[in-house]
Amino acid sequence: MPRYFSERGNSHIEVIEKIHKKYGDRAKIQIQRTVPATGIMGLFGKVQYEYRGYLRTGEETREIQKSKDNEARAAILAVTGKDSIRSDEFVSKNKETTSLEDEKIGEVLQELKHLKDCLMLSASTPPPQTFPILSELSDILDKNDFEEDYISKLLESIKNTCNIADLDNRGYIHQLTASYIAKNVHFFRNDVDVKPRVVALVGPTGVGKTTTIAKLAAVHGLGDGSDVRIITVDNFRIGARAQIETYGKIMGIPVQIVDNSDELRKQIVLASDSNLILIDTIGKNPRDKEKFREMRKLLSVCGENTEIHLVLSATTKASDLRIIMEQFRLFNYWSIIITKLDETNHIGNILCALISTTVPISYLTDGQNVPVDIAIASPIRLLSKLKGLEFDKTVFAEQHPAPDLTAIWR
Ligand SMILES: Nc1nc2c(ncn2[C@@H]2O[C@H](COP(=O)(O)OP(=O)(O)OP(=O)(O)O)[C@@H](O)[C@H]2O)c(=O)[nH]1
Ligand SMILES: [Mg+2]
Repeated sequence: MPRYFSERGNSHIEVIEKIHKKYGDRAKIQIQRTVPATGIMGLFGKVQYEYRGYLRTGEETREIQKSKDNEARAAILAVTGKDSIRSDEFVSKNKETTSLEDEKIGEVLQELKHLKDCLMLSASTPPPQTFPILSELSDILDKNDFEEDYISKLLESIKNTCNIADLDNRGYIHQLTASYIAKNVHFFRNDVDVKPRVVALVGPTGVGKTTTIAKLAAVHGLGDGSDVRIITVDNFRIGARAQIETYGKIMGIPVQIVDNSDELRKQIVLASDSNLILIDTIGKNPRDKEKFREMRKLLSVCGENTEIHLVLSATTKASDLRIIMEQFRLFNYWSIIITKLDETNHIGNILCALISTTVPISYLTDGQNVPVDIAIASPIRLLSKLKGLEFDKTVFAEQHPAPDLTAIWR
């Protein structure tokens, strides 16, 4: 005498799951019907789904399992094209095959089907046309130390925007690549016209802040009679004080040393009739949060129009540059100065870091000589440092002009 069952639920899935959970493979569904909504006169009630059936005997269930196994075997043979799998190897020795094994077979089948699809796809799709220029570009960018992610993004974009004729035109692709990189970097323009212009440099230790201050002082203060002052908050290291005072003496530019907010405020007031006040700060280890905040507080007395430039060395890895840029965000820096470009042949790292920010670059330095080794950052100056990229510099400079020089170099 078979055992019968009847289950209800709010959806077909719900009832079927219920049945499967309770009776497993033994359940044989015979009738399915919709039960009208209950509630007040059939309103506000939910329709229910009812399934009825009986439970198979053990023998019946085993038969079904066996035929499922045979189906699975046939499917595997069809996918692999082999007929060497013997049915007795494949069919579980354990006659009481559980639904867990059933699931596993299902998973294996899925994987095999996927594999088959992939094989068929690769057999039917002709190999993508390979353009020598793309591997050449990838190589050039890699040698310049661009990050892998950026290289693939750039190549993808070139593939998507260029037709076959373009991809056969080496000069065009080199030019396009230079433009693509330049477009992603921002260049500083200072539209704030204040007197005195107050410029403060912050950054990690030893990146060249003091040397850059001396270069900026010389460029602005020598020759045209512009009135420049240097204030340094680096009063703690004997060598540092001597370094900036020596520069000041050679250039005839007054240097003031301060170590607290009051003194800094006083010196700024005293220099208020000058054109440019350059503030040199101590190199900071960003992990020293306390000192970091102190320096921020100190600089806040210079006023909100103070241009804060973060100084970064071109010899630093892209990942480290990003960390430093993030750590110094506290200073709300307006721009980035890249130093020591002469010490590296690979600027992909610095470009990748600059591409990931909207903060513009203002100056580039490429040597220890004061004042000659400094220039306003411009697309052509930066991109010219890339090795192996052959683009027409005149065309490029026209397409990517330097920022208005008078704004920051006056
Ligand atoms: N090659 C090269 N060396 C540079 C450049 N700029 C600065 N330097 C050198 O880097 C070293 C450190 O320069 P500083 O100007 O003292 O660096 P700083 O950031 O003021 O250092 P701290 O005050 O200690 O944080 C010096 O030997 C500089 O001559 C550059 O553009 N190229
Ligand atoms: Mg210094």
